[in-house]
Amino acid sequence: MGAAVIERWTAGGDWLEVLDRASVSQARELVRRLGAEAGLAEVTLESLATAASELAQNQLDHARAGRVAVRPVTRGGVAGVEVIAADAGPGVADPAGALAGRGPASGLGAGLAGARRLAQELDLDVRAGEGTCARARAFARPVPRSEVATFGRPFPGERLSGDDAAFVRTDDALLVAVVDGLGHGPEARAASAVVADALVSAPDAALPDLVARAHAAAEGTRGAVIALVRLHLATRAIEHVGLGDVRVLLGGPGGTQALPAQPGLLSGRAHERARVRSNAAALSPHGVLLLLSDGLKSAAGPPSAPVAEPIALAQDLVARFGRDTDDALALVVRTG
Ligand SMILES: [Mn+2]
Repeated sequence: MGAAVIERWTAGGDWLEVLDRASVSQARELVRRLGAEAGLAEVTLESLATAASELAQNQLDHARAGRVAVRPVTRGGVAGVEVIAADAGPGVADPAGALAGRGPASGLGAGLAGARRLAQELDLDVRAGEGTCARARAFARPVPRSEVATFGRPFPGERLSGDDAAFVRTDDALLVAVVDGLGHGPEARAASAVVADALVSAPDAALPDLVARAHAAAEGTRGAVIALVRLHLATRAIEHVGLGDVRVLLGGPGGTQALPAQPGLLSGRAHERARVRSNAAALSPHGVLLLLSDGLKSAAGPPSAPVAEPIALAQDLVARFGRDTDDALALVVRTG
């Protein structure tokens, strides 16, 4: 099994290889067709079609192995369309600047500001040295907004990070995982990648069952520590399991709450199979959920002001609190 993150991003479904201008038009046409089927208003549909061509054109200009998929989705029973653009390029160096329209207008990330403006929701996953994945969505009727942003970089000098993250959405919930493989480098990533895959392999399964599945998947690896969170989008109720040192913080008007983790390691070894406790919590309206690998110093936390751009927060946390002796990854979920 390859640990390359683009393989997870592009698993399943039909993918369009972005090879030339015709591919960009094709991405646009796919959005028009699926958008019409989903009942998107004309202006919404055209905006998402333009977002798709901005993302595809950006891949054509700047990325390696750019791929685009367009899929029907639902949110709370409301039909929508999702455009996914994934590449194995160097990772957008400054996604916050790209969204704000700063930095080299011609560089990788130039299409992100357009996608941000034109889509109703935007998830961004940026891994330094490994690639970028953007997911832009629009719906037939207004839905409560939720967005996921991940920013990760390896131990300085390594090519591959030992930290990994994955998420999967269903109609009413979002399941997110951050996984830290023991040590760093390719062997750490081999552990974190299989564990992350297993943790989001069954979006509706009970969290302890997913942890058991991940424990089995980790057999033969160095092992990994995890945080796994399911956020129910309508109620903002949270279920959480933490094994080892991946911190989960909830930020909101009432301050910061840290969810409790238990000691443990997912390794596939029987004596390390922990009895897993699931914690319950709730995210406040306009609150923010952070999952932070231990490559971020413990001073890292949510800002007191509301978060405008989740990826800007993730990038800022890694830049300001990332240890230069470890991989570092921050995952941010913003609702409302
Ligand atoms: Mn670490």
